[in-house]
Amino acid sequence: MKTQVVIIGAGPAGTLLSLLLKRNGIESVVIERQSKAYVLGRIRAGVLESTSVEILKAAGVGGRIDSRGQAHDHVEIAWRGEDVLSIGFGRLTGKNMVAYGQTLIQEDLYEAASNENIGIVFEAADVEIHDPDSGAPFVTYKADGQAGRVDADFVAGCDGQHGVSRATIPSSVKREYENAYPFGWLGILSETPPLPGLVYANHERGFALCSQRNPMLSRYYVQCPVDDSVDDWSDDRFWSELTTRLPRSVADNIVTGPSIEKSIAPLRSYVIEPMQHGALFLAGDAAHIVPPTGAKGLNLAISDVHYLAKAMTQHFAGDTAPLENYSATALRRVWSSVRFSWWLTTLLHRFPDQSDFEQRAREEDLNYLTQSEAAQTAFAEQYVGLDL
Ligand code: FAS
Ligand code: PHB
Repeated sequence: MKTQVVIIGAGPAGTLLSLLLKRNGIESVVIERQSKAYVLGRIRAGVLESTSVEILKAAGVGGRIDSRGQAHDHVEIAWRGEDVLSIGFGRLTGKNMVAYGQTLIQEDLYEAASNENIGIVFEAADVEIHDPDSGAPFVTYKADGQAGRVDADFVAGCDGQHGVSRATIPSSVKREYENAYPFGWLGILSETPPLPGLVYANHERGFALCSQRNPMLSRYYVQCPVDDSVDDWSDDRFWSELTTRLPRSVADNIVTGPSIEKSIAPLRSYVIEPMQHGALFLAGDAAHIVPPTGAKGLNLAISDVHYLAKAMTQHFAGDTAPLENYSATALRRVWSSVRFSWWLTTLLHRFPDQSDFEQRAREEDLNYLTQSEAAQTAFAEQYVGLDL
């Protein structure tokens, strides 16, 4: 096949990129390692920044967000077992966040891609990028027992944290920044009415988070040892641990029930610079990973794709500068969210080797957030995400 952009990965980044390019008359082919059902079955992000909603609507996939998304104008942070601090980011920034699960976003993206006749090759194996720094890059793969090849002007690496694109950038060119956290998040879904808002907790037993997917689908997380497995966690143990880590005034309102999904995600911060090399451009988790604490992973994937689609459109219209500067443009917003996610993770979690001094200083951070509108405004601006 010959196209303008070959996209590796049909998660949110790759599928959204193909749609935004199509909206601007640019053809692409998407190559995905997993089956469509597998991608749709992954339970991941849940909260969108207002800029992400705008970008999804510009791609023509925002229809259900208005009807099924749950707007939030504040978050609550609980600590010391009884203090609850509320930060009204809506009042402080004029922007809300919207709870709308990544699964629904992926469904919307696939439906729009199908309506636009965008070619997505699912269950592709042995995907390889060839000659990324030549004028004629191409990608090879195997699907349905056949060898495939796509020649293109550009390759978009949207293949997540375990993809092949990142490795294509020569080690002499790339700089990698990484921070691993000594704990994971155990997350469950339960078909129970969620709390009305988003509640984060820093407790001596560890972090907890109360979120939602819809009025009858709750999403909860507790910090757990990085080497735990879901088999170590019965539903009873999860609910007991979650409610112990929350103030009574919050825990008493939690409706428990059987989990319909339970998984453990490791936490990691990672950024590769530059996010481009020759004709290869990285977007989303292929270029950066954040701990989910700040609800930034999916939102960063969406803003990367916004910048990349715009720059590619300008390139094909004759203005090559934006595409040459894509990495620098995207990294400004990436590093802002990466730092905020690292800071909020450090503030709210218990580190196995932390000192009493560090915990006491973190509690002072929370006290300062309680007392200072300036501190709350700084938190709010970063939580809702910088302007594009
Ligand atoms: P994705 O990983 O979603 O998609 C990449 C796609 O590329 C996948 O479909 C993969 O199958 C495919 N692929 C990989 N290698 C390939 C190859 N060699 N050839 C072809 N295709 C290949 N973010 C939040 O904001 N909040 C959360 O609560 C949250 N929870 C998460 C939980 C987990 C377990 C994980 C892994 C991530 C979570 N995230 C969360 C982050 C997540 O939402 C990502 O930011 C988001 O999926 C990024 O989208 P993509 O960049 O498209 O990457
Ligand atoms: C989620 O609903 O999955 C979620 C919400 C807020 C976060 C992280 C994850 O900060």
